[in-house]
Amino acid sequence: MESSFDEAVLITRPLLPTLQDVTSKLSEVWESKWITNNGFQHQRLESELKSYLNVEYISLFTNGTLALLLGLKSLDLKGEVITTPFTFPATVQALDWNGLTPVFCDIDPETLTIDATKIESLITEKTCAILGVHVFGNPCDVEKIKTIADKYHLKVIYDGAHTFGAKIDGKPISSFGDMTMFSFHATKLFNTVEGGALTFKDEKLVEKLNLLKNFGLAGPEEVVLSGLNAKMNEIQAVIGLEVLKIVEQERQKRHKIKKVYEQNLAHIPGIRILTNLEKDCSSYQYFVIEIDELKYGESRDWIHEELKKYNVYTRKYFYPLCSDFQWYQHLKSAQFSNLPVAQKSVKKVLSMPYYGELDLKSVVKICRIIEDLYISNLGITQKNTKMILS
Ligand code: T4K
Repeated sequence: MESSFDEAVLITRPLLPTLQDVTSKLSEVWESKWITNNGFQHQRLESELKSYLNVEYISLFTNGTLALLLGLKSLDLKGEVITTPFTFPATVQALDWNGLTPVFCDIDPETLTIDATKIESLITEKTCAILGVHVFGNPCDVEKIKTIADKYHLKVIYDGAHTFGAKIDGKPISSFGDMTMFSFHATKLFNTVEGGALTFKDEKLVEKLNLLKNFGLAGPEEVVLSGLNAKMNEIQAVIGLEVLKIVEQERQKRHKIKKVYEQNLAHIPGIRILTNLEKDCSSYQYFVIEIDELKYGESRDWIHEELKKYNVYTRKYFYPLCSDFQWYQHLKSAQFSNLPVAQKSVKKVLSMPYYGELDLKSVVKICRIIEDLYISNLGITQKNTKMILS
């Protein structure tokens, strides 16, 4: 049996540039005495991200949640928005804060994204938009969603919190839908400590979003709409500029880790890998598995607890389902029987430790622990498989 890790293995660690690189950039900010409100670093980051992500328009925000909240606001939406129950609370909370009603649609069992084949039956005269989430970096069925949206004249917004830099068939993921939100939280592939962005195609939204994130101020003495304070500051932007320089390196490290996980989990009965995408298609944001209790012999919750005994801390993203939040219990779409796939998947999915600094031997060891646990459940004492480190 494997021994426990000496130090806790967490689900992720932030991608950090060297302190020296950050401090030398920070001295520019100090000298400028301009530390927020669309400063020089903010403008630089905006322009670098625009070309990195290959987008027409981009707007930076304090965090991804405020980006989504104000992005929805900028589209003047009213009524119902069809969305997924399998996401981080921020997705649906952005709807709540806009006075929009979520209509929960079941998910696809393979990708865990909104099941596009079930959207049309949920459309009513109150439906104004579809809010899809590219969960764990798995893209939604963007083509089918576009067909439905065009037919019913609906807006399409994507929560792309997990998809920094990802592409679909060679096209930037943000080229689908009216708007995409990216999160730059510390736990994301690309981070600005806290931070986020909206990408979009409608030029008119540039000015509107600038107003919405800055109290609706059109000038020192002119307030033209009810906004918020959601600006990214200069320190966040400096971190972003430095992290951007090392993000490709991080993606490559994560690619190797993914391969080692895949090779060493493949033969364990009941374990399925949900984050299969490769190269440009993948943001390498999460490495997620699904546990089939019947085949593995124990449940996802059991593995999650057992791994803690080895000092390995996985996460049950996204448990509980958003549709199970107490304040949605009056909604028909939130009822258990309307979301059979989501209700099943949410009990089976486990996010594994995944970040560039995680060494490959540790990845092998985590896989061995999962295999040992399986074997000990079967009562088998001898492993008949060889672990692969490549
Ligand atoms: N939409 C989706 C689909 C999202 O997943 C998210 C955020 C959003 C919208 C909203 O975007 P933001 O407003 O956050 O930009 C984390 C993140 O806080 C959250 O950004 C993320 N999704 C979510 C999936 O994960 P927690 O509550 O799990 O974070 P926490 O504090 O437990 O951190 C997870 C692990 O990361 C820790 O075990 C250790 C490590 N960690 C974390 C931090 C903050 C570090 O090593 N260093 C750190 O500084 O939510």
